[in-house]
Amino acid sequence: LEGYNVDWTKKYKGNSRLVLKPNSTKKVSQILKYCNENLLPVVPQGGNTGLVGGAIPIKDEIILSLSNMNKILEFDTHQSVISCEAGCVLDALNQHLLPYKYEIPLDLGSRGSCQIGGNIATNAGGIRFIKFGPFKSYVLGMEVVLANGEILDLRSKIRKDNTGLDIKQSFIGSEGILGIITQANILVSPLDKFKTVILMQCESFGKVLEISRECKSTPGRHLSALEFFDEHCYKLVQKNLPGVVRPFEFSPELKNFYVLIELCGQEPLDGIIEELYEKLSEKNLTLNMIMSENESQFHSLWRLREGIAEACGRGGIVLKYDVSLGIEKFEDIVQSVRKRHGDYGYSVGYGHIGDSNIHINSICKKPEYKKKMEELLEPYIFEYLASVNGSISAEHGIGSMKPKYLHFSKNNLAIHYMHQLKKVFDPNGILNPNKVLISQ
Ligand code: FAD
Ligand code: 2HG
Ligand code: ZN
Repeated sequence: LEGYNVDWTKKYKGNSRLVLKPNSTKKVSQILKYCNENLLPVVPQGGNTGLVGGAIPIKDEIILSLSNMNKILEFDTHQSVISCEAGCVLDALNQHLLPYKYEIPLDLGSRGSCQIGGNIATNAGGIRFIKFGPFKSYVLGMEVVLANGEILDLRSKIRKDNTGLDIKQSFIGSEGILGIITQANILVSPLDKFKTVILMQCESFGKVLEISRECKSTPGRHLSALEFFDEHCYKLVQKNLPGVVRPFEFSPELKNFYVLIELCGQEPLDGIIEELYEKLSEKNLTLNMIMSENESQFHSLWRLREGIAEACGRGGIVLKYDVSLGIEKFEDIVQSVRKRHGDYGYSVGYGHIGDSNIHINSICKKPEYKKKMEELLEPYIFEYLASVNGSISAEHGIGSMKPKYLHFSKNNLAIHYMHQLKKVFDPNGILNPNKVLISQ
């Protein structure tokens, strides 16, 4: 059972002795009815790529894996809606949509393993958020099994539907604490014909901010990703991931920064790229720039950004802080974190700068420093975020990592009503106990 009891980062470990893998909604319903009557706690698990311990038992809860619920049910070409079971892997859905020239309006590094049910349950963000906006706006319908086994059918396929309270929204981002998502109807987007990645190296974070402003003002909605990483990330990727490209050399003090943008469109992008190059060069914003000329270069440049989480993991035990705040404060928060933990570890900063979302990965220099690092950084980072009206979780969720810090981003009344909602759907508290909210 190890693969089910341990998460991707190996930070969270459960002790479950039972994994159930139903292959139908009816079976999920029967399982939950039984567990509810016998007060047996259940942890829903999708692709197990979550990064806050949400899909891993805290003790010996039963794991309910959705992996065997992976049927694609229909692609409605009139409505551009794909209907599928919750255990479908994101990549598999895109493969299915490829001949129709459509894609799911969500993309993230875990695309080969994460499941659509997990994506909905975490309201995942990802690298194309800047183009598509929140994933929740594409989830048109779903089927959910409630804790008592009731099957709640909310499988609408229509986009405009103002009929009373939109209960479906409560389950998006609910991290398995309100119900088990068994089916989904997702509005899909036409595939772009042309795509290019541009990687830029620049000498200060101030320049990153200016580049970000210029890129965001690219006319015509062609910007499909706006990412950044510091030179510590770049070095770590070079060191820990064999075979990655090295388009630029490091600076001796590791003081450079990198911006990666992706442009897309139905027409060739030459004019737009030329205009952007001119703007950036005129203002002297970059030290170096490189653009992908073919698909293989496109993927190798993306690998430099998408490989950072993996490269950090190979560097030691990692504490992950997925947070949101004004981008002008990105440099300061990373410096403050570095100062705070001193020699116990080292920290890197990267992420979705286009969406004001930074990932700070703090790597412990020795495994035995983990506790000390955690004590130094938590709640320190969350206090910092509260003081600048940021969010303690931008896209990964609360899971088992952050329930006790939720109050740094939500007031007491809001948390009170979260508990009330939990009681409505799961009065016995059997679903994912002590995730998101501390059980009362
Ligand atoms: P799991 O990890 O299995 O579960 C996540 C949570 O959802 C748990 O609380 C679980 O109980 C619940 N859950 C799962 N399935 C269901 C269901 N059917 N019904 C009810 N609850 C359910 N996240 C981002 O937002 N943006 C990124 O860019 C991003 N990049 C990543 C890159 C890598 C390399 C990795 C490893 C992770 C990344 N993630 C990212 C995090 C993760 O992939 C997402 O949170 C993803 O949506 C989780 O899907 P999953 O199927 O793996 O869910
Ligand atoms: C990413 O954007 C993911 O690469 C993972 O959200 C971030 O591991 C992390 O901290
Ligand atoms: Zn991310």
